[in-house]
Amino acid sequence: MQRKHIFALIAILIITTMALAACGGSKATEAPKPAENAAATEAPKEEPKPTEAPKPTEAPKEEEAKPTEAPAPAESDVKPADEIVVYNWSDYVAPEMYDMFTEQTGIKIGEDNFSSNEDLLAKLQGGATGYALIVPSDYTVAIMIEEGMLEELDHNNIPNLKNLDPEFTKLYYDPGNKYCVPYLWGTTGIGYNTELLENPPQSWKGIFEAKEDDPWYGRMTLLDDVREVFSAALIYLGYDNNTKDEAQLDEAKNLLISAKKAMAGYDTDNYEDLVGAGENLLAHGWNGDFLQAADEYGNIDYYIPEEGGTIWIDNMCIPKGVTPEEKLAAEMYINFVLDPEVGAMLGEYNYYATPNKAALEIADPEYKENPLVFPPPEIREKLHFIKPLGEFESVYQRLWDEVKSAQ
Ligand code: N2P
Repeated sequence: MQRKHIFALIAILIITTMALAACGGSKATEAPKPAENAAATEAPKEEPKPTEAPKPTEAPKEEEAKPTEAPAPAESDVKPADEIVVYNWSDYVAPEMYDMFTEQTGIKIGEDNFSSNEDLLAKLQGGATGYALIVPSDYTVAIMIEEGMLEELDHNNIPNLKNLDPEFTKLYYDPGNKYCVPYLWGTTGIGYNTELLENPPQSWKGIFEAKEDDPWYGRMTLLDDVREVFSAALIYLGYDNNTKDEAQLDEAKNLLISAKKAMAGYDTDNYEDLVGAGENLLAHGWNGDFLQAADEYGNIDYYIPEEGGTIWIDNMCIPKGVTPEEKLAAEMYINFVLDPEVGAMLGEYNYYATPNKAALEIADPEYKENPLVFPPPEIREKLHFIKPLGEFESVYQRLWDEVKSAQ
């Protein structure tokens, strides 16, 4: 009995120490190892204003550095919120992740979903609150930073930033990961039902100029996503997928309008299930969604059409307006996602590519070597990022409205 008590006591001590470390005790243990924070402290050096860079990591000077936030308690007094809500794409976490985080930290996670960057942006611009973490793609991060919609991250609370592949610390839209941390990246192409369709169209021509006797005529969908759909049409037409040339855009719009009769609809939420279930034969969509559905239905394959497709990086960011407690809890969650085991579990489950180098090192070879998750160079060179277009974004939106409302 005595021995049991001693063991129980030791176990409690170990668990308490681990829990403290997870709850920001990590700050104390990280401090003597500045090298570990290399990604966080080195990357900002590349920015044009080196004097500004150290601010986010110098916690003790924070009260002086942020006069507008004077009433906020000193960072060390802040306790994480009991619960936060993540505003995320659907099917974008491994099922056990939120529970694991709650077990480790006591913080509960709720999730709400959006279907496109434009939905996310409109919702936040419309004043939605209550989300402590959002997951916008690259070009939308650029827009949100520009519009002052994001909190700066406190890198002291995210020691696992050191696990990021250095490539992902130098991104054009957020060098030094001042505002966001890359979550997963992927591609947009075509998924199809391998049982019902032997030869899917290799060119976008088969999609945008489908003939009535093509088996997929009327049994395919396009994403309900302005920039993705215009990118696909522009890439097919041989134009820059971020063009500001209105004649080219008009041509793309007309192509999309004439293609409508061959579409079962625009869908961002269920398209992969409709293909798996055989209701549709193919769909425009995201690689990981199709590959997850392939696990479920066993009859889906994915490819990038010969003219090319898009590539994107989604990111974890904290919207302005959160409480200090929610911000700390969200930073702890970001740190959790950056854990190598968690990162590997996430990518292996949902078939999107992890930007976490330490996760990749321990990940299953089947995942790391899957060319549909990590495209080889000959495919990679055909993939294009969607870029932020500033004011011009509204032109795409107007043309998209015309496409959507055309008969
Ligand atoms: C996951 C959606 C992928 C995000 N269901 C596309 N940026």
